[in-house]
Amino acid sequence: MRTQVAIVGSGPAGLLLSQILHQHGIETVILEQRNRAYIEGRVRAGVLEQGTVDLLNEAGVGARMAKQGLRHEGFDIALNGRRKRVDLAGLTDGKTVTVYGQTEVTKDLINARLDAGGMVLFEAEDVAPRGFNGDEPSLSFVHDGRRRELGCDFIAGCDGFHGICRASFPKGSIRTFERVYPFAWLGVLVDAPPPSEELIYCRDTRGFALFSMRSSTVSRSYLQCTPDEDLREWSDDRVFEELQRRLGKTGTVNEGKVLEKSVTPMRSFVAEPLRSGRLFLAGDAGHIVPPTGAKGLNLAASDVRYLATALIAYYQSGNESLLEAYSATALERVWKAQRFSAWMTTLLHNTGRDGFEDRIRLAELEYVLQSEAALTSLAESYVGLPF
Ligand code: FAS
Ligand code: PHB
Repeated sequence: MRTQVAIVGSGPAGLLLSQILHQHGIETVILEQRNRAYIEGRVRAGVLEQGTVDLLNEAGVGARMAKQGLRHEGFDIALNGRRKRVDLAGLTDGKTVTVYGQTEVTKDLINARLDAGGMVLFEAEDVAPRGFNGDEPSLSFVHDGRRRELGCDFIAGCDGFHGICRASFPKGSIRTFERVYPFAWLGVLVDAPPPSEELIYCRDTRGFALFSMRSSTVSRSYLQCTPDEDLREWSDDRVFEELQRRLGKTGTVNEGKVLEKSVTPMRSFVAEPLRSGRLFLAGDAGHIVPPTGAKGLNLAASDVRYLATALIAYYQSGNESLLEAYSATALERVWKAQRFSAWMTTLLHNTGRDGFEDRIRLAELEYVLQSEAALTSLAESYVGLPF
């Protein structure tokens, strides 16, 4: 088998890259270890920056998002029973975010790829990148019980944090930066309306809570918990009770059927460089942010924007300069989102200690909530920094 760009992983990064390259007549094959139902059932991100919305529209997969996505001009931050609205549109000359589940983005992209005759091989096992530091890169893999080889010009490693591509970089050729947080998020997807039309980020003495949604009738909420939290100890009633406690008198949590419940670890991670020869990393394969800043999916789209532009320039004019610059260009935006996500995480989570650092954080949050300048800075990063 042979293609131009072989992609490992059919998450948002891999699928979006494949779709954009297809639009420019560039062939791709995606190898994905899981089956389609699993990929389309995963509940992850939900907030899209305007830049991501624009890229999905440019990729021709924006129709359902335009109908079902919720355009938000702001969100609230609640601190000890008081809510302050962050007027995103007012503070950023009209910029907004769109609430549209990553699950739906993934479904739209898979449909678009398959409708266009794109090749997405699900349940591809034991994928191994080879020869990417030479002139003949390829992916070896097992599919339908047969070992196969996919030759290509370039490999795009869009296989997430636990993928094979970053791990395949030659020893010593990659540097990593990491911070692991002493807390996690217990997330629930509930068949009930959210407490508010816009998101609410809560810092409470009992810990952080986030009230988001997937539609006006399906809510997505999160509770700060310990990294090794045991879900068996969290009955639906206990979850609703704790959500209400942290939201306090500022709103009412609507109970309903719990559709999904999971614990997400919190880490900040960056790998440098995002390239080894003809192997390029994009999305969670190269970097992870804690979800507090709603940047994970948006950074994947940001990398894809840069990598697709570079590959298109190469195939259209043989110009390799953008490929050369890809890692540095993508990482510049990644580090700014890392800064914002780490800042939002430490600002809004409660360590349970009451030391000097904690008091400083609390004072900083109180300052942010009463300073137009600080809120403007927050809003600029939340809606997405320019490309
Ligand atoms: P993905 O992880 O989405 O996709 C990688 C794909 O590669 C997967 O389908 C995987 O099966 C496949 N793969 C891996 N190894 C492979 C191999 N060896 N061979 C073949 N295929 C392989 N962000 C938010 O903003 N808000 C959230 O609430 C939020 N929640 C999250 C919850 C979880 C549990 C996780 C892990 C992430 C969450 N994120 C959230 C971040 C999330 O949105 C990611 O940033 C986004 O999925 C990144 O997309 P990809 O880079 O495409 O990686
Ligand atoms: C979500 O809707 O899943 C979501 C929203 C905002 C975040 C994180 C997650 O910061």
